[in-house]
Amino acid sequence: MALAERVVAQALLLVMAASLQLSHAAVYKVGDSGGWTSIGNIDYKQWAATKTFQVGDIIHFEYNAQYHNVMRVTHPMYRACNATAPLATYTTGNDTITITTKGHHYFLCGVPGHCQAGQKVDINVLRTSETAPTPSPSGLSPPPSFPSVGIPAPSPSKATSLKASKGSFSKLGLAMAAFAVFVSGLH
Ligand SMILES: *[C@@H]1O[C@H](CO)[C@@H](O)[C@H](O)[C@H]1NC(C)=O
Ligand SMILES: *[C@@H]1O[C@H](CO)[C@@H](O)[C@H](O)[C@H]1NC(C)=O
Ligand SMILES: [Cu+2]
Repeated sequence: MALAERVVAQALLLVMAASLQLSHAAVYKVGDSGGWTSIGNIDYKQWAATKTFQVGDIIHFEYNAQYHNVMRVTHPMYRACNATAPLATYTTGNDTITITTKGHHYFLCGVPGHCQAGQKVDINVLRTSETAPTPSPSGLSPPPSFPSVGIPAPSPSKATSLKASKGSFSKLGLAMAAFAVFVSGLH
């Protein structure tokens, strides 16, 4: 019995570690299947509006590096499509950028004309709670909050991280916990 309990405890620790790691690694591909481009009139504002970005998330820009690039710029530069003094430049065509701070992160394509054609995106990590309501012209209610996770957390900081984890990852964690209990029953 003592062995089984130890197995369960260790399995739960593994599950929590996995959940914490996964909750900070949501990957968002800019433009989804369309990728990062100036053709096809992809609405990157609309694309970003459907996401709830969090610190630790990864923004993935995929594009043909012969024709495009990615530049992180300030808000005025973003508004004016001014690419003369970017804060950072990415040119591989397969760039992953980890968001490490809250607030706005402005990106545009520095190839002349592309930003003006709409190849710009504002990744905004909300400073308030992850479900802060945004005013909606269509009068839709804000998205429901994530379901709470049924795993006990040993410290407030970890509790916060678990609360912020994505619903699908929470389900993965619960499935792993169930599997751990099942495995421990075999002993
Ligand atoms: C572009 O931004 C740079 C750096 O902030 C600034 O010096 C320059 O005047 C801007 N150019 C235009 C056309 O706004
Ligand atoms: C982008 O990079 C990731 C990891 O480095 C790799 O798995 C993926 O296949 C790459 N995608 C393209 C289109 O090169
Ligand atoms: Cu471009």
